[in-house]
Amino acid sequence: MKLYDFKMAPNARRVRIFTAEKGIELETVTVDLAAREQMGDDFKAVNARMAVPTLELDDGTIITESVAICRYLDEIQPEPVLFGEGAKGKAIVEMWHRRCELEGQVACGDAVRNSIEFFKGRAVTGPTNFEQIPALAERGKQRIGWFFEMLDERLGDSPYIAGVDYSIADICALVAIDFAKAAKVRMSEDAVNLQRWYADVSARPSATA
Ligand SMILES: N[C@@H](CCC(=O)N[C@@H](CS)C(=O)NCC(=O)O)C(=O)O
Repeated sequence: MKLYDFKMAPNARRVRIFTAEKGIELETVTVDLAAREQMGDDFKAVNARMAVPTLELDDGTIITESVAICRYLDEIQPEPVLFGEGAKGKAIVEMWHRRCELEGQVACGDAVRNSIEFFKGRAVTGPTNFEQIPALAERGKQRIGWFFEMLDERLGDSPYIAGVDYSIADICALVAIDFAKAAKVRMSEDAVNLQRWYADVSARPSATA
């Protein structure tokens, strides 16, 4: 099994943190996104959608999408539980994870990819070249602010985002918060619950993965 990876890519980081939490060691192959290696024929033959993370199984099966990769790894290494337990627990983790993806990660993608020079003409990952839309960057930044407020409120009631246990929702939110720095959006010092949680999850050894 090998993971096509790039250190600075937020979606790849989600998988690296997940595997670190699980204690899974994966062979990794760096696809240098800074050098646009994902657009070269060699990598396109692996993943025509030109994105990392991409997991290649020993039988040659290719799995793309960070959450699909995490789901696969979770099946082969169920402990520790990161997708919740039981009908209610799994649904609650899924609910918070989806919110962190849609309200956090996607907002960060809009803010970063529609503003910084490097993504000119490449505002969307994938085979189609899209121009930047500055208004989307502005809306993304505003949405990140709302996302941080929502998390701060939630974390006033709960040690972790989905409840008493660390989960994939925490991984997604941590990665989004660090990604938001590229759009110069940072958590407020007044968001004390969010700051407390951020210090906690950032201190886990997996956070450096
Ligand atoms: N929905 C995909 C998104 C993958 C994605 O956007 N990957 C980015 C890195 S974080 C990428 O490979 N970008 C290549 C590009 O910008 O051309 C997932 O969750 O894995």
